[in-house]
Amino acid sequence: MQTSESSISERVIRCAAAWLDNCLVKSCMFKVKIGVSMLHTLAEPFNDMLKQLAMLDTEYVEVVDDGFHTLNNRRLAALNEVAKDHGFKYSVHCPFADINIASPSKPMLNASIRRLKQSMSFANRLSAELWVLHPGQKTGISPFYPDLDWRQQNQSLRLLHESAQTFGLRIAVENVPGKYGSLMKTSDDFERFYRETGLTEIGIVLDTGHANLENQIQPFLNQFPDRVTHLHLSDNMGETDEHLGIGYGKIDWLKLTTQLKTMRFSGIVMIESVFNVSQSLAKLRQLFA
Ligand SMILES: [Mn+2]
Repeated sequence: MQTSESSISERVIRCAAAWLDNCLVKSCMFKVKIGVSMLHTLAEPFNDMLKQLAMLDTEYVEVVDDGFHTLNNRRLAALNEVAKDHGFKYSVHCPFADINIASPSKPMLNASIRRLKQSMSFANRLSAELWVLHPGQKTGISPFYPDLDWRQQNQSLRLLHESAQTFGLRIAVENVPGKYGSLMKTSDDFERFYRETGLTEIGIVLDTGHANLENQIQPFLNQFPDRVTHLHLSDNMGETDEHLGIGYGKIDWLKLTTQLKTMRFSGIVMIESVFNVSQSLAKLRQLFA
């Protein structure tokens, strides 16, 4: 009797120990993927960006296909060369100057779609892990045609999703605040988008700076813990999209990083500040340690 009791308790202890071991191994194995967006160098010529990129102490890099860094064949070759030498993995941020996937003007819409498809093919040639897309925007004539821009946006996203599939490219839409005319600013907007289109393969890029302007960091993480596939991290004071470094604004970074650790967030945490990039990287590594 005594033997069997002690063997039961021994078994319980052994099970508990194994479970604890497993937890420890898992938590040790969890390592968040921190990357850096080259947005902070967008004012500089492409070749200067390339030099700074080569010096980055990270594996994940987001390139912005716009402005001085607009991609072309020669630049793709240069980026692939740097990636080979340094082991970088790219994501590509779509062009966003004058691009509107919700435009009610057919010639303008077609130009946007053409440019975005070109950007996707560039992303594909960089073997990009992800192509980041901005939502549609309201225009000066939006008030006359309620919901037309929303419907056009969804139609464009369906089209872009089809193109992405032919490339085998993953795409995700970023939350952009309403004050910049965006149609997808809150988690409820994304909920509506998924409900109406069923396009659940399109992920969410949670931009913390943008979300902070709408008090939306928590709603996105609570509502879409599995669909947020990528993060853009920058800070602000809650009024404008300042792209401050991590810890230089009002976002509660301890809370956010703790939450991401608990969630075992497997996407890329991309620093998208324009200021204090190296400090932001150090700060994040400390918070995720
Ligand atoms: Mn962003």
